[in-house]
Amino acid sequence: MSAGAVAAVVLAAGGGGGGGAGGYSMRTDARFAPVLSHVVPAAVTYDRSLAPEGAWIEVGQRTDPDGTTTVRLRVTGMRPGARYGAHVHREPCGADPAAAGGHYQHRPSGDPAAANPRNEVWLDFRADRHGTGHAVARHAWGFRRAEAASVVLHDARDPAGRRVGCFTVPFG
Ligand SMILES: [Cu+2]
Repeated sequence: MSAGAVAAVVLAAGGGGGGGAGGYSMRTDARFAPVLSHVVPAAVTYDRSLAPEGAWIEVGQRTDPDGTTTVRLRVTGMRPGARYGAHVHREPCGADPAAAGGHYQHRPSGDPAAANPRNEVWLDFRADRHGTGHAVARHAWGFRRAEAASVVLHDARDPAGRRVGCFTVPFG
């Protein structure tokens, strides 16, 4: 068991300036836990019904030297049959569900039309009857440094997108 472990490697060194980008690969996993005594776990639950304590989440990223980026999410132990919205957010998780901030956007915009799965990283999923779920998002672009820091799970039934869990992730 390697819950909480982070493995990140730079696949190829940068090209020495001028936009020569290297690749990046990372995966990290944790089990959901509540905030206790102001300590925020890597994977924090805000709703133990939809993000049960002990449920497992893994997120991986691979960015190829050409910028093509794949983000994968896997979960187990979630509520069977439940639907979740899931996105890459800009800030790390906190005790307050709002701490993770807004969605990471490739082209930042205040226009609601820019909140779409081509300009953002959406990892929506439905837990199967065993509580297992997965999602993959692929884009032709990578993340700007230090501007993508978490994956937030939302209750997909809630029009307001209530946040039920958050996982702090070292996107690169
Ligand atoms: Cu979100």
